[in-house]
Parts: sequence; structure tokens; C-alpha cells
Amino acid sequence: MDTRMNERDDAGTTHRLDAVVVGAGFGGMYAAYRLREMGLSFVGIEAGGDVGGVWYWNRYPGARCDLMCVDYSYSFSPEIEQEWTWSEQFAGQPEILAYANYVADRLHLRPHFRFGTRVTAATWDDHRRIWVVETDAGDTLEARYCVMATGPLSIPKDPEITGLDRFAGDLYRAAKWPHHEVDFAGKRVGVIGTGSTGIQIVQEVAKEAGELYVFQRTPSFTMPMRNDPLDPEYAAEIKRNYPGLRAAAWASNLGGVRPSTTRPFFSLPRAQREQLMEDAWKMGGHAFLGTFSDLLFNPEANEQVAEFVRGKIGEIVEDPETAEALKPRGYPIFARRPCLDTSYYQSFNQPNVHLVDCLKYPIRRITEAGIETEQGEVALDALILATGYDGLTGALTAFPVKGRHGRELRDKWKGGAHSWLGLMVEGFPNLFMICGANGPAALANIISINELNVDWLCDLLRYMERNDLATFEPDPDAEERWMEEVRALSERTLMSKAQTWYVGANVAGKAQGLTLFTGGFAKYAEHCRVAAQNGYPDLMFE
Ligand code: N01
Repeated sequence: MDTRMNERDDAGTTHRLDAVVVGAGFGGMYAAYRLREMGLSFVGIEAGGDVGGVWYWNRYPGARCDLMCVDYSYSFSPEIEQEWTWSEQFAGQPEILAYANYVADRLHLRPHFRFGTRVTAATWDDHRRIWVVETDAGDTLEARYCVMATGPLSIPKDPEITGLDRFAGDLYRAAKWPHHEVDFAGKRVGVIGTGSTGIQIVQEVAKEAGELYVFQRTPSFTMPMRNDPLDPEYAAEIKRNYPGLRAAAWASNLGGVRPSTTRPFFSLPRAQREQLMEDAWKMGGHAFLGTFSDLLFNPEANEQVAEFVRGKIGEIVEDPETAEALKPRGYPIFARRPCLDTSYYQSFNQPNVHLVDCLKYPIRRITEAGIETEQGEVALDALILATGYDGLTGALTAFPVKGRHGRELRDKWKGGAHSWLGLMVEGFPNLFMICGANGPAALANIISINELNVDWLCDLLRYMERNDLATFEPDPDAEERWMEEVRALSERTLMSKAQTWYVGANVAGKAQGLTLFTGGFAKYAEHCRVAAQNGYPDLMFE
């Protein structure tokens, strides 16, 4: 098999390559590194001006990862592990972006990417067995493989509220934050959205804004992050122990080093349960999930923890009416992404911070001067949208991806995203997704998933080269079996019992259902390993 295509045809704009990589976030960067190592020719396309993916775009005040940086970092390079020193347990966006930049410089990844360029179409040419990828720069790239490292959260969603275009003040979108400093001092600022993003913004902007109005529709549960600086001794200890830490992370459910347990909630007497909940609250982070084993499965256990957290909200927030409105009800804790905060609930004790309960007083419209709810108009100088994303599938349905016989991915996915292992899709040969729908995506450490997926792809490409194979595609039955596994696991959990982006509830007209593998990272990795054994029996090759 000749895997070498010419990178550039004569003087034309058609470039014939082994692969096109879409996206220069952590997934695309790692794909570029590995594909180059294999000696393949490829071009990376990235809409942003530089590397970093979500961390390039999400520059909003307070943006921070809710995974500890000892987990949320590449494991493939012992050199980079030793060279890079994190300053905090949970790194902020500027530090994570600096890390992405460091890796890109260190490994000379930038020359592989065309930044500021968006893919506008990807079409499989059945006759020539290549992907034809078009961009908004007018380029057409031809490649044997198309690697979609487009991320589960890259298509931000504006709220469906009339009048958004009429607002005369300053409008900010969390996921398209300006690169310059934004000054909210003394201003009347509104925030719509109280998911992970909104919560991080509120606790930060509250320190600065003249008046801050938080437009909350569904309250989220948030727990203390208890972030600390990494003192030099501890940072050095981490560096000494990286191999063990990584091994533990890769054997875990979350792809990160966390306490875990096999102890069900009701296996303990009440007093002990309460003590453990207190301890988990004091420890912070995602400690609850490592304290009891059945919080995502047992509704009664889940409700006890939810009630405990509601109690904490009541203790922190001084105004009883505000505290009551902040208490999430009607869905299980952890079924929406559990947030970690540094001072979110405390912010509401400040006189300049106002909760607008949009369950009680729904937003009617956005006006030139602010936001009109059923309670009246709130005048604003600035409005921040933290209203989420068309998650998991949005990036691959935003432009036409056409597989065999011109079939579009968005048509195939009309009734719900189908894929095999979250890696590939029947009818779309040689298309590979990193962190795709029906994999663990948002439920585990995305950097670990990226590394796992890319390494798996590289093994597959080596296998194809050895066996002189030109195309891969999942067998339709194998894809169905995987979807069955995803469905069966999701029915055991409480994850789909909340209206979230996990189930597509935030996008009008989107097929509903959990398109995430809920079996945990280690089990997913095992599925990937087994799938590769004995010549990839679930794949069809030509
Ligand atoms: O988005 P979301 P996000 N009127 O979809 C509200 C990751 N992340 O960007 O729920 C009023 O969770 C909506 O209300 P409702 C993480 O995986 C990680 O915050 O539809 N409100 C909701 O409150 C996370 O899960 C980190 O009732 C409207 C909010 O907008 C994922 O990104 C940080 C509305 C959207 O919440 C997405 O989080 C940030 C309307 N018309 C993000 N429309 C960390 O690592 C929408 N909303 C810490």
C-alpha cells in the first residue's frame, strides 16, 4: 500500500495527503504528533487562531478546569511531564492554554496546522477512496483519512430568546470571549446560564461588577473546588510519581487519580453516612463520587446526597428566598455535570449580586436596554451568555459530512448519533472521531480519551499498512451492538434523568437520548483494546 500521497499537486490548491486532522485542541495536537511520528503526510485545519481548542476560545473570567492538572495533562511524554510545572491543583484557562502552547512549541506542531480556517465540507469519494475536505479559505484537501478532533463542546449555542440582536449594551459569549481585558467595574452586568460556565463567571464577575444579575433557569449543584497552589515539594513529588499516577488514572473510571470505593450508600449507618458526606464536602472536588459507589445508580442514595448539598446551600446563602431558589430540585445530583466552585453560593451574600429566578419569572425578551422577565425589566450595560453548546454532535453536523453514496452524517444522526466505540461510523469509511459521541467524552478525562483514541487509530493504520488495506468502516451489526451496550449501560444510571446537553435536551429538534458511554474510562479502554484484537473483527476492510 502506498500511504504516501503528494502533499501538494503542482501549482493547484488540491493537496493529496494521507490524512486531514480537523481541530488543534488537545486531541488534534496529539494526532498531529503521532501521525508525524508514523511518517504520514497530513494537514491540520483549525478555526481558532492558534492551538488549544476550548481553552483557546473560553477566555472568560474564572475559566478553570474541574479536573486536577495532574490528570488533565498529556501522559505520553515523560520529558514534558518533567519540564512543565503546574502552579495550582486545578489550573485556570491561561495556564492550560500556556501548557498547550508549550507542547505545540516543544513538539513543533504549529507548522502542521492552518489556523483561522474552518472546514466547510468533507465528502468521501467512493471511486477514488479519499476524503475531499473543503475549507472557508477556498482550499480543497484530498486525503485517505479524515480525523475529526473537533471536540464535544465546540459549537456554542445562543439562547432561544427573542430580541438578542436588539441589545444595545456589550454582549459577550463565554465561548467566544474577546482576547482583550474586559472591564466590568461599576457596570450592570447580566449572566444567562448557570451551568459549569455560568457558575465560574458569576463568582468572578461578582467581585467586580457594580450590579450582577444572574438569570437562572435550572439551578446546578455545585461543590467546593478547594483549589490550592501546588507547593514546590508536592509538585516535585508528582513529577517523581508520574508513571504510577498515570497507571492509576488509566485503570480508573474517570481517567484520573481519584479516590474510589465499592461502598454503597445505605451499607452504612446514618451517622456514619452523614460524617462521610461532611468529609466529602470538606475535601471538595468530586469527593462524593469516591465516597459512595451507587450515587449514579440508586435514586434514594442520590437524593440523600442532593438533600445534604441543599442543606449546605441553605447554610451558606443568607437570604432564605435566594437560598431556596438556588437549591436544585427535580433531577438527580450528578445527572447534570457537577460543578466545582470557589465562591459561587457566597457571591449571593454580596449586596451587588441578584438572583433572577427564571423558573418563577421566565425571560420574555431581550430589549435594547436589558432583559425583560415576567417580573419586569432589568437594565444592563453588559450581557454575558453562558448558554452552553450543541454538544457531542454539533461540530460534525455543522457542515456537510458525506459518506458512501453521498449520505450525510446529519441525516444518519437525525434519530440520534450512532457510532462504533465513539470512534467511527458505518457508511463513512476512513473517518475517525477523537472523543466522539457514544464514547465516554465528558464523563472522563478528555486528555486521556484523546491519547487512547489516537494511539488506537495509529495501531489500526499500522495494521492496514501491514495488510495492504485501503479502507476501514465499522460493520453495521457491530455498530448496533455498541449502541445497545451504550443504551443498556445508560439505563442503569441516573445520567439521563436530567434535561442537559448530555441528552440533547438543550437543542430544539435534536434527537433525545444519552449518547455517552457510562461504563467508565477503564472499561471503555478495555473495549477498545479487545476491538483491536484478532484483526479488528468488527471492522470491514477493503
Ligand atoms: O453549558 P450548560 P455550560 N434561558 O449546557 C441556560 C463543560 N465545562 O457551558 O439548564 C435561560 O451546562 C441553561 O439553563 P437550563 C462541562 O462539561 C467544564 O455551562 O436549560 N437559561 C443552563 O443553565 C459542562 O457540562 C468546565 O434550564 C438558558 C446554561 O444555560 C459543559 O462544558 C467549565 C437558556 C447552559 O449550561 C457545558 O457547560 C465550563 C434560556 N433561553 C464548561 N438557554 C470546567 O471544567 C440556556 N440556558 C469547570
